[in-house]
Formats: sequence, structure tokens, C-alpha cells
Amino acid sequence: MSKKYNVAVVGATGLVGETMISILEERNFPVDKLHLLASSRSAGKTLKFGKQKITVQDLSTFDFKGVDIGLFSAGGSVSAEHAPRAAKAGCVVIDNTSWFRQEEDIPLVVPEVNPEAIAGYKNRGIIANPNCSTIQMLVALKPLRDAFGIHRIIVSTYQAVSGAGRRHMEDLAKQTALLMNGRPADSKLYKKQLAFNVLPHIDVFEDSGYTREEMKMVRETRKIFGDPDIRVTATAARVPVFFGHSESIYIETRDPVTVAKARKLLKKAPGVVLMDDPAKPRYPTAATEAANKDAVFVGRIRQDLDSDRGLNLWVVADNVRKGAALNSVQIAELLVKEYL
Ligand code: NAP
Ligand code: 3JM
Repeated sequence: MSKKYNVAVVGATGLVGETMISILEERNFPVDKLHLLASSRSAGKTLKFGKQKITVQDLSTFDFKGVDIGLFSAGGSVSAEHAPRAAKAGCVVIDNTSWFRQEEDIPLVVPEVNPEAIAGYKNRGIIANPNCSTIQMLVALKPLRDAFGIHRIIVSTYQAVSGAGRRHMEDLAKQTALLMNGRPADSKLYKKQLAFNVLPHIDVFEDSGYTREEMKMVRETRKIFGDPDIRVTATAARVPVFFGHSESIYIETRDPVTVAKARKLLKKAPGVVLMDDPAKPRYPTAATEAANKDAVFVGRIRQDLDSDRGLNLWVVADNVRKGAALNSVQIAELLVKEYL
């Protein structure tokens, strides 16, 4: 019989955590015992994993001894405190928060892009999962970078509210209902109305004027591509979409590039579905293609009208699946296949 692993999901009652549980089941991850962890607020609740009903336990008193893999998605401060404790007990942590992503001895992994980096888990027992917007962008750009080289990326995002967690989704639904009834949006979580609007503000503002979400795309791209000189500039916006981030991406390549060559490469790229036919017209969107799917969808590929070294692309993916839970489970699959 093939080996099975004890797995803990930290933040199991959250949007990312519950998706991790269903993806472990869907992909038949070799789970022996599954531990579901959250704060004391949710301890005692039960969640389903296949036919099993599992009781949620309080992370603060949980002992990670005997747990092989910990999938963490309960926020940065929770990972800061509990991931090193889990790693010390021998559990390999796959962390979905931004807390450890920029630490040099912690690998930051997108399986389609830099799977070899997983080996670095041995340094500290922690592997970081990148930000949702970075993941889908790099899955789409990897084959183009391999073929033509990429000097520069200019990206604007249109990010779904699920990226901010369950409470924000509920808040958008409530704002929408209030406005539809002719009443003020009255959000508890957003300073400005998000329903029927677009907010160029995700995460906190840094001194430079960029938001941290925008800087995650810059810093994480450099680390994952292993290219400190790649020029990346980003604008990140929140849109009133429930699931699926969209990105308008411009790349400047080292070698000449054509739409036909890019399409040919993307058609066979791992994790990518090409949906690009201006004649029909055919292109992917967040709600109609990406939501609830695993792939990164690419369309609207256009040549820069002024350069044979520039392309525009439209890239969408389910931010909770490929942007978070699925990417983590794929890392776990490689970890058990190659290392544990
Ligand atoms: P969510 O729906 O708000 O869920 C938060 C989860 O964290 C809940 O299970 C909650 O448990 C748990 N939690 C909160 N405080 C805790 C504590 N002190 N101790 C233990 N558990 C605690 O949020 P989400 O969308 O699932 O996102 C969770 C985290 O994942 C985010 O904060 C972020 O760091 C990360 N994330 C990463 C990406 C990515 O791009 N890779 C995308 C989305 C999210 P209770 O039920 O007990 O409150
Ligand atoms: C996506 O610690 C927190 O408050 C979590 C904030 C957060 C993050 C993050 O910085 O870890 C919310 C949603 C992310 C992310 O993936 O970067």
C-alpha cells in the first residue's frame, strides 16, 4: 500500500481552508488523518471530509507532533506564531500568507514555474505559497519567458472580493442588496462603496504610494523567476466580482514575439487553457470561465502596435483555487512525491 500522510488544515473554517479540504478530497491526496484547526471561536464545530465528519480543534492548543504536512491559511500573524512551532515538531508547513514569502531561505513556489525550489523546505520546514495575483500571472508568462525572455511586465488587476475572505463577500452581497433597494451601501469593511464600483486599493499603502498587494506582485515575481532585475509594475484593483481575478498584462520581451507563436506555446502550457479567438469573439472571463475551475485562462493576445517585442494578454483564474488552495495542494503533491 502506498504511503499516507497526516495533514493539518489551519484556517479550516475559512474560504481558503474549506477549499483546501475539498481539493484534498477531489484529488485523492493520500491523507491518513486529517486535522482541522481554527480559532477557539470555531473549535467544536464539525466539517465534512468525504464521508467523515471531523471536529474543528483550537490551533492555540494543538500539538503538531506526528503531523506530516500543515496547510496554513489563517492570516499572517497566525502563521508567524504557529508555523515555526509546527515546523519544529516535524510538520512541513505550506503557508498561504505573505508572512514568510520574502525570506531568503524559504522557498516561494508555483508548481508549473519553479517546482525545483521545493527542495528548500529543508532549511526551515516552511514553503510559502505566493499571492493569488502573482500565481496566475506567472503560470501564463512562464512559457513566454522561456521562449522569448521577459524584460518588463506592466499589469493591472481586477480582483474578486473572495480574495479578502468570507466576511468581505458577505459585505459585498449586503451592499448590493441595499443599493438595489435604493438605500446607501453602508459597508462595515470598506471605506468606499465596492458594489457597482472599482476600488484601486488592496492591502495597505506603502511609503512609495504603491499598495502592498501591488508590491507583492513585484517582489514575488522576482523571487519565483529568480530574476532580481525583471522590471515589474502593478496596479491592483478590487472589483465587485465574487470569484476569479482578471489581469491585463503587458510584457516586453528580449527577443521578437508574435501572437501566433505565443498562442502555440500557451496552447500546450501546463495549467493553462487558451481561449483566444477574436473572430468569434472568444475570450475568458472570471465568472463564466474561471470560477470553480483549476486552470489559468488566457485570451485577448495582441501584438504591441509599436513593437515586435511587446504583447498584451488577458489572464483569469479562480483566486481561491489556483490562487491559493489548489496551488498549496499541488505543492503538497510534489512534496510527497519527491521528498517525503
Ligand atoms: P477567511 O474566510 O476570513 O477565514 C479565515 C480563517 O482563519 C478561518 O478559518 C478562521 O477561523 C481562521 N483564523 C482566524 N484567526 C485565527 C486564529 N487566531 N487562530 C486560528 N485560526 C484563525 O479568510 P480566507 O479567505 O480563507 O483567507 C485566510 C488567509 O489565507 C488570509 O488571511 C491570507 O493570509 C491567506 N490567503 C492567501 C491567498 C493567496 O493569494 N495565496 C488568498 C487568500 C487568502 P475561525 O472560524 O475560528 O474564525
Ligand atoms: C491575501 O494577515 C492578514 O491579515 C492576511 C492578509 C491577506 C494576505 C496576506 O498578506 O497574507 C489577505 C488575503 C493575502 C495574500 O495572499 O498575500
